[in-house]
Amino acid sequence: MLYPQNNRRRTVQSLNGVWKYQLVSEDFCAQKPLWEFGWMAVPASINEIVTDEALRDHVGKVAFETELDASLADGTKKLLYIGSSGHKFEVYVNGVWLGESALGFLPAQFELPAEAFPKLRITVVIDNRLTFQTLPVGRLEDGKQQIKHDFANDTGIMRDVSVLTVPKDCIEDLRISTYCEEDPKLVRVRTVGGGSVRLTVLDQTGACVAAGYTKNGAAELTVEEPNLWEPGNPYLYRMLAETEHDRYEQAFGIRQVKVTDTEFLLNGKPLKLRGFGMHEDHPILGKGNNTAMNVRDFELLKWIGANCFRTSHYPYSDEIMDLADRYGILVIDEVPAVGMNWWEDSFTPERINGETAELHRQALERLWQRDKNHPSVIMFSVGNEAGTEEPNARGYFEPLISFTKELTGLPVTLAEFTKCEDTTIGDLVDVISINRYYGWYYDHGDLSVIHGQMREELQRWRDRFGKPILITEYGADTVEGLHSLPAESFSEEFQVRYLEEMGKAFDECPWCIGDLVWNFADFRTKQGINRVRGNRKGVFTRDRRPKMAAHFLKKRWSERG
Ligand code: GCB
Repeated sequence: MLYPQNNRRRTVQSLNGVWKYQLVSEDFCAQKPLWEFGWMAVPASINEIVTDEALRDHVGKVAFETELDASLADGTKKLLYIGSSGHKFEVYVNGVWLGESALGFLPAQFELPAEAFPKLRITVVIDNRLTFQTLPVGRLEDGKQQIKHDFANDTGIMRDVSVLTVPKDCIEDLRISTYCEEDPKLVRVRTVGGGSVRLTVLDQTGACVAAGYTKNGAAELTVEEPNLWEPGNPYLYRMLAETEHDRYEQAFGIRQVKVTDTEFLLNGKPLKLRGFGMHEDHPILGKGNNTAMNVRDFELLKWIGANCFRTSHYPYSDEIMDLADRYGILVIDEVPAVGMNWWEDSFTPERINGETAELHRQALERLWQRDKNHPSVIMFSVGNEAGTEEPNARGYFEPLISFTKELTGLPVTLAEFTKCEDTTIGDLVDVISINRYYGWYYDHGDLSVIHGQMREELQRWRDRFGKPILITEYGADTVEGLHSLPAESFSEEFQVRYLEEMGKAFDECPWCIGDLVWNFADFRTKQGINRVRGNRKGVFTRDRRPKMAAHFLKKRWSERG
């Protein structure tokens, strides 16, 4: 599947806008048009647009409907591309079932049937109920949704929806592998569909630097004196793929990713990862994709001097991934395997089981299928804070971790909450990733214990596994504008001191390959006694104003390179 593109052979018609929507029952099948509907923005989460409490917290099915008037020209087909929804969804055209996706946070594409034209009523039925066989994981008890993860269980059509017109014999897929066999010049291409494909590599001036044809869907090209992609030099080439009827241009970067026992290497050079765990989350939009908001986030990442983020706790939009390539920000791609903990025994045949594992495998596969050409993607995370101490966890994760390594060729990790002594998977991952909150969830408010406790724990992980360590979360809730001297929890001063104390521990460990602060910005989550207007661990407020900590990090990161 290729991301939608407008060019002389392909057109993209946006279906974004205002759609009809209606809560529907279990047996809803879209045969008749929606009858008691409201209006809803697409893309957006519905949850902060509605004014009704029940709607805001809705768990169940919601149908969205729009109309399309279009003709189908000879030699072409039309595809419906849905960037993502929250979460699983079914698509109907003129009341007839067209297809479904069991995974939120990832795109899905369906061919629109020729007989449906020219007037199409498109219905998307979304279900945000979470069970042990969905991702994220959750439990429904007496109609009440229980979730263990810390972000809002939104629903809605979260990302762009478009209708693509492409040639019938289009290029269906294009995979560009760079730095093949350790040679920065060697680029390998694989195509699916379209027959023999002519390939031209263009540099940033538009000059052709390599060209060739695919044979049986494969080609090898040589780019002399390649300009390597990296933070500070996000150099992107374009691969122009052409057939008699089709044309597709794919941006790509040439770079090499490696981890040793002690270092993360990009293009053979050691690099410390500095940045954040983030969320797709904005006032009113919720998880709705928005270009201005996305660009603002990247401007802030650039301003603060970050070079990396983790897509905690689910894949981010195609558009965000493109911006990461352009801004030269490294990405740890994570699937929505979150909430897999604290169900007493979580990994059992009745709870998180083989069916969950199969969906989990599909999520990893579809994420790689989507993100395989992004130079920014440097690592895959198979999940967040799973109950890896449980006896069945190893059996669950071992096949998924080896599947991901083989599929992506990238380092694989899992953001751990489990203690070093208890994890059953530390030997399986390439990088040990840990989320830690000394002085916050333990010894709350005591800044004096943070450095020592963190340093000591890092050493234990190192001694047990001898692997590079990445701190994937550390942070303190902070109410902007709240000040105290001496620093007291929730104040801006406390957040700065907290990050400072943690930083001391990381700096003392040469095999610590980086640290990602929790979180980039404040975000909405379920209501709770320790959540005053959401999770406030952001270094920026939810509307992206800097707290004192943002200035602190900017200085720290610029001084340490
Ligand atoms: C965590 C979770 C993250 C939460 C964070 C917190 O360990 O991975 O999703 O938001 O803690 O702030 O409690």
